Amino acid sequence: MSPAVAAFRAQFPLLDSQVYGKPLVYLDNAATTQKPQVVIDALNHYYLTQNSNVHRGAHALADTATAAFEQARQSVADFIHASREEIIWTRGTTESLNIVAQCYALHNLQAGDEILISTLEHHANIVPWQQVCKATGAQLKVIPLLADGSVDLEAFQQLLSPRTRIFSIAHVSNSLGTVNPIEKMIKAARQVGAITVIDGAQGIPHFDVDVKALDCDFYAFSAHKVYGPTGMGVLYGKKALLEAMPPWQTGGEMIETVTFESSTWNQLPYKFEAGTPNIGGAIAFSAAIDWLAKQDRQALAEHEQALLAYATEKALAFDGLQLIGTAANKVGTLSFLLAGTHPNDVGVLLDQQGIAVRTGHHCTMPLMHSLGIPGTVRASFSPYNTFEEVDALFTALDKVLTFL
Ligand code: C6P
Repeated sequence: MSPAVAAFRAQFPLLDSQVYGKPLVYLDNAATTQKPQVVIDALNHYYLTQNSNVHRGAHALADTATAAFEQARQSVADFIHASREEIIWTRGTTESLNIVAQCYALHNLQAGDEILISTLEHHANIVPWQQVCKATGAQLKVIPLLADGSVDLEAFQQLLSPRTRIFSIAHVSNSLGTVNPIEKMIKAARQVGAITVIDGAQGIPHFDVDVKALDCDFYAFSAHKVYGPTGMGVLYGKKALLEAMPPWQTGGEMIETVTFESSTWNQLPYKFEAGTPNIGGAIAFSAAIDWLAKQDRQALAEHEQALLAYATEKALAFDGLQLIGTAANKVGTLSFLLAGTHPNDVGVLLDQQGIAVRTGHHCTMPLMHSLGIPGTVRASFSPYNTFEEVDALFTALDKVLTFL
């Protein structure tokens, strides 16, 4: 292990643990990443020294909590090059995408309009649009994939038309690891006048994202996939669009005035944040972001790519292993099948050897359908993983075959 990788890895206490008396080999990072000490400390520090409600207190502790909470928003805004009123706190990517569907699409689409997504989308970027289509009469169109698991860009161009009112796509596929050429696709979608939505759940952990340079209308992501806490996420939206949208939920915090007859809405971003927010979560998330920004992300990305190349080479040499997703541009995600075995059985037997992977459809059932498979075994790497852990995966797979 290089000193840089060792130093990065050393910050994650849970990686040192054991399962079933064996060292944990954590290869389920696309589901959620482990948390560095600095994030755990930030959460503790908040509850130990700052806990209070925000925006409504007339006391010192409430002021401290409010300042930390709003500073967290600024950190996230800076991280993706947005302004602070364009950062809406949510529970995660799923809620962020639902807000766009319910508060934008539902009010702006009608019969004859089209929503364009791709075959590799997570359910969170399919079902909210299906609901919009049901309610408005709009149609859901789906871009097919090429054999390597990349999006068919010719088909994309053909599917785009002035009827395309919304184009929504994953930055990175959670099941295959494919990195979509979103810059190019956003540009093309904007040319036909579509609103562009990026599901960034798997993009943010791997790339520096600049929403202004991308020029997307919305970018959704979760804290827990980028070393932050669960139950916390962000919807970035262009200010003019957010201003024009009705609120998501209603209640306290999101209002300006209330009478028994009617109410008026608070300014951005609070219009979309009804009720007491996840204050500790936001603060711990910004600790994750601030910490990540100080890491050598280039070196970490290179290490993850080296892990992927090493694992791919081993996979190609492994008898009976079929790689699912071989696009040229991928993050460190290795999805595969073993001949004559079910992915779930493989997962159970890997778990018994201390190897944590995800198996099944990965919340991408239509993708699995299109590939004609029940699911895959998915090993997803973070830069804290090591070559020794890749070796451990393949040694464990050898053993799995002796059981099945
Ligand atoms: N994918 C996985 O194991 P939430 O659950 O709201 O934080 O994120 C949903 C989501 C949306 N889009 C993509 C591309 C995702 O990968 C995910 C979460 C996890 O692949 C859990 S299903």
